[in-house]
Amino acid sequence: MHPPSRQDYISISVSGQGGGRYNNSKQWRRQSCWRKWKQLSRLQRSLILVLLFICGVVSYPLVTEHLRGLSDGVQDPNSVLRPVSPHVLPEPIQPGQPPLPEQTSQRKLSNKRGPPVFGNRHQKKGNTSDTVVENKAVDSKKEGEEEGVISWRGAVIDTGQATDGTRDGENKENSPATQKGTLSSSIKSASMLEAVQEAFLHSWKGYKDFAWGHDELRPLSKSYSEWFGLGLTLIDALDTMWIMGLKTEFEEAKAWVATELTFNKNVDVNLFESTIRILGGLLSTYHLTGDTLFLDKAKDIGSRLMPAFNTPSKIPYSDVNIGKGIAHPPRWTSDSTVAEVTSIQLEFRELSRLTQEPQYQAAVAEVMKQVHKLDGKLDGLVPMFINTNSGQFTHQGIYTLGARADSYYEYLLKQWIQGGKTEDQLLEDYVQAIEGVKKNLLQKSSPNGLTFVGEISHGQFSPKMDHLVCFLPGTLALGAHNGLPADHMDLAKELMETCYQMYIQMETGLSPEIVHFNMHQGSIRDLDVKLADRHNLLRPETVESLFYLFRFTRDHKYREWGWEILQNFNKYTKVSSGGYTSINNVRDPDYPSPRDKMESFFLGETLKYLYLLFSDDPDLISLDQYVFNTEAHPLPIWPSAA
Ligand code: DMJ
Repeated sequence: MHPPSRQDYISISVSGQGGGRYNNSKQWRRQSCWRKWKQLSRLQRSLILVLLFICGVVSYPLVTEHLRGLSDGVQDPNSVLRPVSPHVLPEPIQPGQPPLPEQTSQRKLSNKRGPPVFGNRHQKKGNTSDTVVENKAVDSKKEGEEEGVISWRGAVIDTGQATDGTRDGENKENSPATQKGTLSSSIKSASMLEAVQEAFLHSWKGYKDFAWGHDELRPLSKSYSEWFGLGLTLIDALDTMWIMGLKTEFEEAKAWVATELTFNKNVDVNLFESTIRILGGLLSTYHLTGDTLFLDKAKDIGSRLMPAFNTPSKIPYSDVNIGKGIAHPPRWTSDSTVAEVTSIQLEFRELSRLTQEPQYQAAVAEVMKQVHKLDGKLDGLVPMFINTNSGQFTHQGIYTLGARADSYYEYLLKQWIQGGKTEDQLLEDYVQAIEGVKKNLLQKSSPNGLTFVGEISHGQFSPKMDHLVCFLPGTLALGAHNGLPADHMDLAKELMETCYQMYIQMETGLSPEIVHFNMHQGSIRDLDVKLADRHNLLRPETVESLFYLFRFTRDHKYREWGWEILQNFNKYTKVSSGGYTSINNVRDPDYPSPRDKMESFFLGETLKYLYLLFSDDPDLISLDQYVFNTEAHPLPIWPSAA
């Protein structure tokens, strides 16, 4: 015998006479009110209606505020495993200023609801959620405020004001238009944040169970792989955990950093990869937490990487043995990759600022100075290789925004922003490069006219676009937000659409590594994927750009796109025992062919950008206070020299 359930008791019927009486008396009251209303004069009725209307208008904000408060406070004891509550971030710490104590205050967002239902992946543009009203209102804002405008080579650049006339998330958040639907969109936001947290915790479980302290999880074989042997995933994920408010996990990882992480190891590391992931990750975690453990570790790895700059040209070698203090190029060449030597600047500049030791900044500034002066560019576009002996570009003739050149462009803009928009040369090189992209690399596909960024190979245009290029919409939008021409934002939006199409046109809804666009009239589809390019490594670039586009436009379609992508990662790359895996074939939903590797940037970047995309809080890593390095580690924008 099972004990009586709740259902057994509730099945007793209470309807009948009583219920009928209640209904009758309600009906009677309604009729009597109506009679009285009809007896009033027309003037009396109009006055009452006007009074009711005024009461309604006055009480609306109070009621919605009350409802929002209720929603924030309610907790479903069965559903909330972890607080979905990002920490309140301290202000960036200035040199000489003592670190702030660890922030513990948390904001409750909401109780758990079912995941929001967005359109399926074949849903067409324009079919958006109930937040459409606020999107239109934001889009209609006028661009190009006049204050503080400077002119550079014909471009109108406003160094103090966003192209859209606002600071990051400011005004728009509080405008009457965006207040509409705030309640429902914040509920969606809470559910989406929780879904990203779950993805993170699932990844973390795999890493903890099978790869703790190692570089990367191999989720299928329940093992790990080493690249540098420095706990890469753990370090890359530190600030993500902090941002997501995962305190327990963060503390475990911090304990490992304190007791296990040592750089005194006879190991070769790649200068670029260890700078963006390890140095960048430690510096940002120091800024977010104020804990000097991370600054000390950052100084240690930063100083151990410095031998890389001891080359005849001062263009750094690609590899350093951090235990022996000896740097060298790869075995087969004395070349370095252009993107690698020009995408370590944010981190070393910040290290100099924090330590007040100028050698780090001097070394990376010298690289920028030389690259700025070099011949061999095509309208500001750089080749892919540079020689560490001669300091000249080599293997010239290929110009791409993809692999080996991508973050050169990103770091031109971001260094300018980091330094308080004072270093004109960086800005000039960036704006010129974007003009070079427009002139040489931009084309439209057929039949649907998607704007894409191709490549130039020895004078020939190639309609090939790496997924890596999808960082560009976000970078263009960041530039526009910082006063660069409004057409940068237009281009950002067009390219964002293209990057989204690279996902939804695949059978798994996940982008391949590389696509080729069709340009000839009569094409049946816009893009093709070669057999060798069908893999997906859980890369972040598209969701990174979605984050920027959403922050600056508040257009909820970007969130919906990010949500679809997260669903597809869950569907095709999630491994049940823990972790997510790269896959070989985004075109086969029945067998995407898992690769058995979870890259550290999945936790460092992809999930972090998704979390920030879904957060309603524009101050959660404000883009007016922080600049993200190319591994998604936020570093403070320096206070401008007054
Ligand atoms: C990351 O290490 C960085 O984003 C880098 O700039 C490019 N490659 C990966 C992610 O795709």
